[in-house]
Amino acid sequence: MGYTSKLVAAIGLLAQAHFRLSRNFGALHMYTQSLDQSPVNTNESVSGAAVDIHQDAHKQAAFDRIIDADGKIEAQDWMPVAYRKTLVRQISQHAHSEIVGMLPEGNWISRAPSLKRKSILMAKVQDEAGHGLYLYSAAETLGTSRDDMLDALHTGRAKYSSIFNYPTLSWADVGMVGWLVDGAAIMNQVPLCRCTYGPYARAMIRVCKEESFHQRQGYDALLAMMQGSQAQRDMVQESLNRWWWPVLMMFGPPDSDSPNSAQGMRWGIKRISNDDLRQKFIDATVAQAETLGVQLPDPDLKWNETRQHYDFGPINWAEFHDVLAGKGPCNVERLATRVKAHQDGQWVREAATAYAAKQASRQQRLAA
Ligand code: FAQ
Repeated sequence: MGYTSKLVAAIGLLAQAHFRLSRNFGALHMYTQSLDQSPVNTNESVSGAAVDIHQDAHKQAAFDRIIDADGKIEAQDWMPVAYRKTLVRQISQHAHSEIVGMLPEGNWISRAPSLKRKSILMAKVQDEAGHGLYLYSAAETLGTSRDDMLDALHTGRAKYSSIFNYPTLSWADVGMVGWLVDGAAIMNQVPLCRCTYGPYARAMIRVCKEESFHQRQGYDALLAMMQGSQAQRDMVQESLNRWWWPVLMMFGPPDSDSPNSAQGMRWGIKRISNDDLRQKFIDATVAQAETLGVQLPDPDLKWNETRQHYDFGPINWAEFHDVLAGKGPCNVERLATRVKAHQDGQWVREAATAYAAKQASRQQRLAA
């Protein structure tokens, strides 16, 4: 195992140990919100005969009032089954994206061109593990277990962002991921800080602050290359040519083809539509590309005075659906690496569990 894979594996192991420890201080003790839950109210447990329709209607009305007033739903509050399910789907997919997203850049830690770039990259990759932690914890507050979420990822039942199924072939790709992938992530995640589900919204605030650093370090690395040799400038342009279109796909399918959008927006989970976010991202990126001195690889990219936005060329949605179906350039490799890291961490989880049990029995003895 090379240094990088060892490092990525070690980060994974630490994250897993952290997961496990936080889980073991009480069977239902939740980490992020310090939320000690009695069995979670999934509002599915009401048995047939005893269904109190009036009570449910009353709870639904209270929930609707909070949503209409743009308030926050907290973990202990009643919520419709579908709202809970949508949040678990989105937050767990988001968490998986952060963890799988460590892999393309982690691959370059051992090959960073200087000590400074290496330190920055290590800090960034560790931040992504932290984002995974906040997000898994936020999803846990909805009553889903981390084991179940990870199992869904490892067995291919859960999605993670399409973008992490593309390879990082050159050092410029590391800068490109920071500039464009983190840039797109920020564009999508800033509105999520106002999401109606409190634990998710609060997790997003910190994540967005860290993503800003990630975006800036990527842009800075590319600026340095653009001020270097012609070969370095060519490397940046070649990288941009490969990443541009997959980054635009990160925002999800067009609004007209997005089954979850309408309800997500009604619930205030999604604040800005896929297409509007994509447009905002393009509008913001054109000037950054000009400053950098690179050419965005779209002959149709043109300022539209009437719309006050940039027009852009057609996105290859067939490629997006192929990646989602597991047929992207790196789907198989990413999943295999993730599963191996999880298996390699089994002994850490067992050790952490044994240690937590020992500590708990010591506490009990002292208290007796
Ligand atoms: N990749 O109806 P919609 C990052 C799926 S974090 C894969 O529009 P929705 C940080 C979607 O899940 C990047 N699948 O769905 C970082 C749904 O499938 P389902 C991740 C995608 O939920 C940087 C189906 O298509 N960010 O990069 C994608 O309303 C650098 C229909 O779509 C988040 O997860 C995609 N790109 O909107 C880390 C943000 N797009 O579940 C390391 C939170 C769509 O019905 C290094 N998530 N799908 O089977 C969201 O904002 C939303 O979930 C969207 C999708 C906007 C991603």
